[in-house]
Amino acid sequence: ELAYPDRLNCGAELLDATIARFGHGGADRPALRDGAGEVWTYGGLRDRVDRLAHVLTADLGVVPGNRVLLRGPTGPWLAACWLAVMKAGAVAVTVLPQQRAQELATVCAMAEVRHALCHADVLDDLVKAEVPGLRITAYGGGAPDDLLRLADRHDAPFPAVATSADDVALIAFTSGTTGRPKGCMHFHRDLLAVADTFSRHVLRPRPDDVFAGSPPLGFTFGLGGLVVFPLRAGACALLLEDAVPRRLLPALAEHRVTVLFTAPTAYRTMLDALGPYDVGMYDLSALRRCVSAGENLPAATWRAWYERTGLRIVNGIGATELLHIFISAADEDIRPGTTGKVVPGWEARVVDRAGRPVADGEPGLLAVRGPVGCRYLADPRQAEYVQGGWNLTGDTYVRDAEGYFRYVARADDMIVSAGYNIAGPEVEEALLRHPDVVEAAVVGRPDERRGQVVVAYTVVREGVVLTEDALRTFMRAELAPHKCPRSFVFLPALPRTATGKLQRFRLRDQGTL
Ligand code: 3SK
Repeated sequence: ELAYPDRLNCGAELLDATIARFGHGGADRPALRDGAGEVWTYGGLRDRVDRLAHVLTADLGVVPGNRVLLRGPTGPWLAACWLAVMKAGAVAVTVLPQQRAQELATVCAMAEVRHALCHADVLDDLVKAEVPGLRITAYGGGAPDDLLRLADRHDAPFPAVATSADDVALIAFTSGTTGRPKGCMHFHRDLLAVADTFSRHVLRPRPDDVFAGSPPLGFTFGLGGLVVFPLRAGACALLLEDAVPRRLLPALAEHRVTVLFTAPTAYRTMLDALGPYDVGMYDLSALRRCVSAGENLPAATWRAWYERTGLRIVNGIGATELLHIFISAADEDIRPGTTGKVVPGWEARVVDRAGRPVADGEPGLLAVRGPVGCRYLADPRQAEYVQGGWNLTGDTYVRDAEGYFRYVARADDMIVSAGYNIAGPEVEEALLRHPDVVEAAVVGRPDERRGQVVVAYTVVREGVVLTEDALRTFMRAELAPHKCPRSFVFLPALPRTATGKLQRFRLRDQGTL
């Protein structure tokens, strides 16, 4: 049971309380660093956050409950702005730097955003969004009215606003993999709860850990893994502006990163970059935890990473609606090919369409409940997501008798062909076992005779020529005939959302590719 006081400010908990917990010298410990070698101590971070919070309240007129949009590349200043919004009792509305004017206009209208803190390099689209009444303050551009210059005029400390534990602190948007955004509201206590469940019990971070990874801070996977979890543990986060897999590998070595957060695709791309002869080229000896979420982690990827690095990937499933990961496993508990077991503090089960639990070994819908729940900003889809007190994530899962959950497919990604139910991810896993296939996606294409047929989209290792016939022959040896793709399409890259999730709907509707 997690028990938090009625008055709780997650910004103050993550900063001031962490510093106090480490006693003398707590403020001198490293908190954040960037890829260029700049290191901010906990004291330095608190000083900047407090001065930013003064700007928000004294100069910009932000009052508790105001919604403040945060837009910028991953880096210490974006994390500091988020913490300042928390300490000021306002509500952070997080977006990705890649989001364009129309998307930003929608988010601002839905969340009733009043203020925006935006990095000077990505101002254009926000200005173009022409949000009525929005006050934009730029940071990082050096202009006379730049947020950071305004902050220089104030002194720390800033006494954190005494928010209630269940005041809204964050509105995180998800468009899932199909479009129409939904704003998910999360409370101050929710931000601590994900650290006190998944991070505390599965990751088990240490104060000397260095966290790094690729998910942006506008995605709750990144906000949790790269800001909330390290600060809750008194550890340090390396916030890389451009954490594409090619840059991630050398950064892991150079900064002696110990905890990595990224997605299955990035593990595969890093494996590809390691190449068969390059073992040892990057010193990954400090790395002790590799977390994967955002999409299904095929057993083939888990094994390949383990064979090359000796490290066991901590797989997990989370959701923006539930803030972070609720099923996972670490160390000896890991079973490759499964997501893991329910995280302590959470409950999960597999149910039928009427919400009745199905027997172990039977596929059904994943239903979850725990310290964080889905609260959409005025959206009728709330009633689809939360049923009978359980959150339905939209994933099809199987639970085994030992409590391990195995991903089958997104509920809407099942292919029904000639009466057979075929899970796209199972076929994708088989494709990925081919040594020259680096990415794979499988969808159903309407077919008069069979209802649907299986179509495979693949990305092949650079410089390799793989024919359709060769891949078909390989697949026939891997899977029962009804699961083998009828046609194969080779693409230079798969369509993905800005957070890296595969957009199968664009493959189904090839016109949008
Ligand atoms: O989208 C996900 O799978 C996810 C994973 C971890 C944490 C948060 C999210 C949204």
